[in-house]
Amino acid sequence: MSTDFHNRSFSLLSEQLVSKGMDVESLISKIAKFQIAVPSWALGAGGTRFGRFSIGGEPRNLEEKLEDIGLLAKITKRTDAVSLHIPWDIPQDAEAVKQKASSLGIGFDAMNSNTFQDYGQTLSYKMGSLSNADSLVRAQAVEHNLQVIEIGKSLGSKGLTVWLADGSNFPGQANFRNSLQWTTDSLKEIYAGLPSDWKLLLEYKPYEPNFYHTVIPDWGTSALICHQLGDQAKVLVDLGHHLPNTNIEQIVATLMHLDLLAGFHFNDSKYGDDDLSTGSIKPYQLFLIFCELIGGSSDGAQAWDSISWMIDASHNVKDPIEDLIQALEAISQAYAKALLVDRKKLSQCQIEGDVVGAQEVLQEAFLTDVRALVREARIQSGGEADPLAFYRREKIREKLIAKRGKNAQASGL
Ligand code: RM4
Ligand code: MN
Ligand code: MN
Repeated sequence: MSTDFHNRSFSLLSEQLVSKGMDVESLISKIAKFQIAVPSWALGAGGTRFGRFSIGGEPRNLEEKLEDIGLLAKITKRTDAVSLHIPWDIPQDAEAVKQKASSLGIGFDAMNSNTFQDYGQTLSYKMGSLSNADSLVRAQAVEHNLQVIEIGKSLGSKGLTVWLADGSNFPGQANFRNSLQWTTDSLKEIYAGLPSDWKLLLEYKPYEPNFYHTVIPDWGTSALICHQLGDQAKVLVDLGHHLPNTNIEQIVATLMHLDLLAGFHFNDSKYGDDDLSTGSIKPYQLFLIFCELIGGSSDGAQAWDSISWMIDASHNVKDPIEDLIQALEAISQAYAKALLVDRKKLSQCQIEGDVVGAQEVLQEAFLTDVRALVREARIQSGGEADPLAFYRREKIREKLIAKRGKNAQASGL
């Protein structure tokens, strides 16, 4: 895409937006400010439980993962932080890792603990971790989370994300009430070790890897537990962790209403926790979610800056860097479109019972092609006009393969 093409499309769009009474400068600065963290496990060859297919040049260690995220940060200007999974990415020398990250312009988002795998620890998590009937396993899982906090402190992170695979596969296998109580008690011990300027992000998931019951299946259960922990604990919404057709935008609104939204794991899904690229399946849903986010923050329900944003996806058919470029772009577009919603008019339609009018307001914003606006925000921030084209033109994957090898495998998923 030529500079001339961009300039013409941006000035046409600006003209349209100004004629609708919008402040283009303020839109651009909001879009430019919005940053989404990338998890360290998104850069390797993704896969399913059936297989992994290397595309070559994957990062072989944490430093190389940081380099990939640094590149993304530089060309997209949409990410400025990495989210680490422990023990997949234990920094050997925290100070050196911190310095390397900061030289690449990236900081450390929430830390992710991992008690869903056996990874060399003494006792097995086969029958659960924080909810395990054996108190020694629970203690081990609590201790792991406390260690993750310590590692996070050394890197400058301010959050701990807890996602549990705990649950059961068959009726009778687990006692629902006991497993909920043990989980809550274990989380209380973890919460007690949380620094006062940290938050605990508690994720939920209705099924997988357990298929009969999960201890924290939904936002309500997560919220109930957070309520018992304290103000620093909030609910984390992963877009793929819902049963089909769940109204996620309503969940977002409810959580914000209660100042209980910790943050997001962005991805997209057709059926379940598919971890497909954000915006590739249901862009309208993503837009509606952003409408609630903007509404909740502008109405004063919950502060925008109190919410954490992260991509949580893993692929086996795409170049992960290209996929992340697409995801960051899709998220920015949904956000930009939601910023265009005439909120005054929308609330007037709601009060007057003008159902058709309300739908028109939303469609007007959603159907606006905001790509030039998002591009302009990126250019003004010093990023590439078209990051994907840049990545391909510069043959970055080929260079990574030459440097790191054809069959590099990162740890993790
Ligand atoms: C889970 C959940 C967690 C992520 C793991 C790898 O389904 O989404 O956030 O850390 O996968
Ligand atoms: Mn997640
Ligand atoms: Mn997931």
